[in-house]
Amino acid sequence: VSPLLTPKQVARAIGVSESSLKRWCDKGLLETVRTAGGHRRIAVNSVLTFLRDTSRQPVRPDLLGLPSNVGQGEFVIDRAAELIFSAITTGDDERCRRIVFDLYLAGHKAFDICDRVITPVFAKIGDCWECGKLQVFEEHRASEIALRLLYELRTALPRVPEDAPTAIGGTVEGDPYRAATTMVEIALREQGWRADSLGPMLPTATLCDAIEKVRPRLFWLSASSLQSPTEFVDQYESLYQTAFRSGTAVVVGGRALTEEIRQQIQYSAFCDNLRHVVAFAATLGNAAVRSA
Ligand code: B12
Repeated sequence: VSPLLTPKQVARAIGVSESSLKRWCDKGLLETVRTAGGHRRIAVNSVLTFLRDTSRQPVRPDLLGLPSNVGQGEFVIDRAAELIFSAITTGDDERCRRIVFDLYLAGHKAFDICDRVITPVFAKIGDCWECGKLQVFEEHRASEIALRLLYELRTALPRVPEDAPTAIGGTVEGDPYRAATTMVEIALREQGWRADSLGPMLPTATLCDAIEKVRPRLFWLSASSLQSPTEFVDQYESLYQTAFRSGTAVVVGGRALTEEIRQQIQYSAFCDNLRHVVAFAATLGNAAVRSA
């Protein structure tokens, strides 16, 4: 849940007078909620959306819970992975947050930041761990920082409408990888879906229960590591059949889904990255909204 601020706090954060800010609230430029006593309150994610939409930079980003030097850098998305890599491998949490939020405030899509910046950083961390350039603790510390960043990015996204199409997903038993499923959640929420990652390591039976109970429009599965591909193919079939019966599209992705495995399973879409799921969801999402 995004924290709520008073108009005075938001005015200070973005460097305008309180009266201008209240005027913008009344014009609907900034999404406002009212307290029981009738006072205006503004959620931090609405302020971030406003800043992105109007190409403004905060003058006191710390009041919005962001690193105090956000908005002073000129980060280019193509260089950001390199910069984050050196910050994340030395445990510099704040610098990583600054780079990611600078990109976000500059109007880059969260899913693009994930695909083009955070995923390549993870890949390089894996390569450096494999060839002994990074110790296990450095790899784990970097993963923790990246996961915290992803959760923060999720909180920064605009609120999802009540009647949005729903999506759920996760990883199967034996697959501990959290980042990809969290990123799919972010990508879909950013497109206005009510998306919830159920997290990693879920037995197939409970995933089937979730599909039957939630009846989502879309179910995603991220597979980065499969203990037994044969067992996976068997269990996946029941998952797919459950989804099919509830009219749920199944989107799969992840490095463990080799071509050999893909040949043996059914799905609505296989995605190499978040850009692909965003494109696929756009067709379904529109259909869901139209038929509502
Ligand atoms: C972090 C990490 C871990 C962490 C995970 C922590 C956590 N809580 O998530 C931990 C410590 C658990 C771990 C363990 C291991 N790891 Co590891 N790990 C990594 C690392 C560095 C990053 C993984 C990651 O999250 N990447 C970020 C995600 C977002 O990237 P992605 O998976 O590519 O996902 C993108 C796309 O594929 C796609 N996508 C993926 N899924 C889906 C799903 C859908 C629906 C959609 C639309 C898209 C999509 O979109 C994403 C965004 O672009 C990778 C290196 C790498 N190349 O990624 C190694 C890596 C995967 N690990 C590796 C290894 C060897 C291991 C261990 C065996 C090490 C050990 N000896 O214990 C264990 C095995 C654990 C297990 N049970 O499987 C190897 C695997 C090699 C191989 N041949 O498979 C890698 C490649 C490192 C390397 N270069 O050697 N690991």
